[in-house]
Amino acid sequence: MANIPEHVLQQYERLKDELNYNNHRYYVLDDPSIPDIEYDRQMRLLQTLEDEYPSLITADSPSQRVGGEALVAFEQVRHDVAMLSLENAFSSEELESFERKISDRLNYSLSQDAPLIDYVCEPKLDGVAVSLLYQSGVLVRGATRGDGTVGEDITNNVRTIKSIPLKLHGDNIPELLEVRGEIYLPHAGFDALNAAAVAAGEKTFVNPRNAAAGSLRQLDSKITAGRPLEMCAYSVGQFQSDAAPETHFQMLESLASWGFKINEHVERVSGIAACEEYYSRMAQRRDSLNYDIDGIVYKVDVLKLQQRLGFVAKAPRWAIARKFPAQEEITRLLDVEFQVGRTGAVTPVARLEPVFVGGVTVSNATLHNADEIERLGICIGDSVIIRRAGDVIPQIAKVVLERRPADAQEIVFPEHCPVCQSPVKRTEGEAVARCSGGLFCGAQIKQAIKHFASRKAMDIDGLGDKLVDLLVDQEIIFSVADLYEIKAEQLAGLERMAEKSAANLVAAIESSKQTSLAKFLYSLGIREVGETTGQTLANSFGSIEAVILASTEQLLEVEEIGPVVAKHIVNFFRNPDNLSIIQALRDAGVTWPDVDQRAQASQPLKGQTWVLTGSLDIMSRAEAKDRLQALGAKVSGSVSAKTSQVVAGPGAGSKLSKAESLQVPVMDEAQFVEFLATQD
Ligand code: 9MJ
Repeated sequence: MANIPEHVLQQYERLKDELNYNNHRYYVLDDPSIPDIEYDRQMRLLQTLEDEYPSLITADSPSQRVGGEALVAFEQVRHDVAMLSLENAFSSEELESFERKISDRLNYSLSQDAPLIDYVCEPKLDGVAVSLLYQSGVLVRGATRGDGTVGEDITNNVRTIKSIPLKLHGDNIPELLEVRGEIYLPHAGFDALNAAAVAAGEKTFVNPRNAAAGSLRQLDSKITAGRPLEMCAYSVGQFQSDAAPETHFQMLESLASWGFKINEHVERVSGIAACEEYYSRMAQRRDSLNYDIDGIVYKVDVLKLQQRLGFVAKAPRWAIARKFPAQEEITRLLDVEFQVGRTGAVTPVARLEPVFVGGVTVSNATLHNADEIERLGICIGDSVIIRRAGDVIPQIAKVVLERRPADAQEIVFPEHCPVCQSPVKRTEGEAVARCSGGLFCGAQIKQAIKHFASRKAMDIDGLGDKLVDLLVDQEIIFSVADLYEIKAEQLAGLERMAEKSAANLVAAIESSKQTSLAKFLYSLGIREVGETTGQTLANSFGSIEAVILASTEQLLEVEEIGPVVAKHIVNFFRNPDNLSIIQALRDAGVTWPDVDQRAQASQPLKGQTWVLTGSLDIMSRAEAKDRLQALGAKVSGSVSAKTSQVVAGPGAGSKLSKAESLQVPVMDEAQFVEFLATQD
């Protein structure tokens, strides 16, 4: 470094520290300190210095996170302190037996007035275990667990993971520190990775754990760098320091103070009953977490007690994993049915041998479209892996080809609509195949009527799905307009329809005639026109006549409307059948006040995006949404940096945490009601 000017050295060190600090704020604390653009600027400056003075580059430089030269093979690494696995408990009884064994060994009494054993409860992350070695606070080696004694050197790959500190900060940094933890892929990253694989016609990953393992197994660390992996620390292997903590919990606190991410739900509790209580709480939250956990790990907190308890074979006696119900199961594909939706989309639905997975019994799963069937290479009779994680619908993740029976049958996509026999057509470049029958197709008529009557559309109370099916099958109605011609006598003859409910339904149909332009537009079922677009169209054009006459260019002038939606809108209103249905509805008395566009001009929340989360007590969610939309706000289901305001009721979960980390303003329901009152 002799020929590097002193001021450059100083600037370089300062930049590295700043980038490492900002990286920690962003990736570990979820609390960004500077805008991304400023971070990028600092990074470019660092790279400029390194290009000019390559000898500056050190292992802890943030520039090293992008990955480097590909390896030919991974070197082997011997773990000086063995990386242990955990014993499993599958029931409360097994957990109680764990505590009994511990207290026997420690000669503790479990009688009522005896002091309780303290445990640390940690969500069991479902990823890949790693060991990270720090010498004098600098990351020098990352390794997989392997067989617990010998693993593989994946240093280049772990350096690319942003929540892993390249250099530790804070006080009492140990001379030597080996941190153990889990590298995992959050759901959003997993979904994005698989969506990209589908788009490229490549194989998808079965679950986030396989995706994380696959990402770490890359010899080319540039590939790993492109995968949004995260790491949480949960224990320590080698440790040389003057200041040793006394408990596991203190050790986790020290790890956090040195820059590691510790799972946000870690808690210290006293006694096994409190462990059980923690388990029930986390089991309920499991679906709302944005990463997979497959159980809870309990660890005796006091490190001296851990030492006294020691190990059996490959697992410590002081820890146990209490497992959750599996999120993946194997079952059989019995049949595939083809359902026809409102827009004619023909969707293959898998009928499965019922299987208990992720806490519910699953007997159906969508197969999405013909491409998905081809990609999975699935046949009727196949054994399949079902995955249900988070609150998402169950998916067929994989076919177990080894178990394919001799009589497995190919799935044939129908050429004709299973409901009306019209040809099924697939537009070039579109994944979806559609029945070409339009409103001639019974399935499409039924779906169109169900949508029309639904709560957020015309809100016809008492007109449920089964009744719509019956009304269409019995040829009492053929379109949404026919609803307004129904007489109570026609209904009274139907199965399970009492006189009183017939009269109620006719009254509900009658009262649905008073609506708003936004709801009317939404209820027409125009492709891609949801509630929000319905509201946007109403606000922008003011009357149905203006929407009908709007040209593609005029529609595109509206900020939220893109070319695809504009095309669907224009096509819908060019179809004379649709125009005559609109006319018939108006003739039947369906009406709404035209939207006063001058009043619209003063919409106070125009341009803002609001998010409602948690439960609301004072008003319904639908009402809250209506009020916000009337004030010009867009109401979205997810929080991003662009969100203007979040209204959080009790039970708000990940959306609230995200809002807080992005520093989006949050108000509770009482504040929201107060705010609305000021807008009246
Ligand atoms: C996971 N997978 O989250 C341990 N783990 O501790 C946690 N795994 C573990 N702890 C000792 N939170 C061995 C494994």
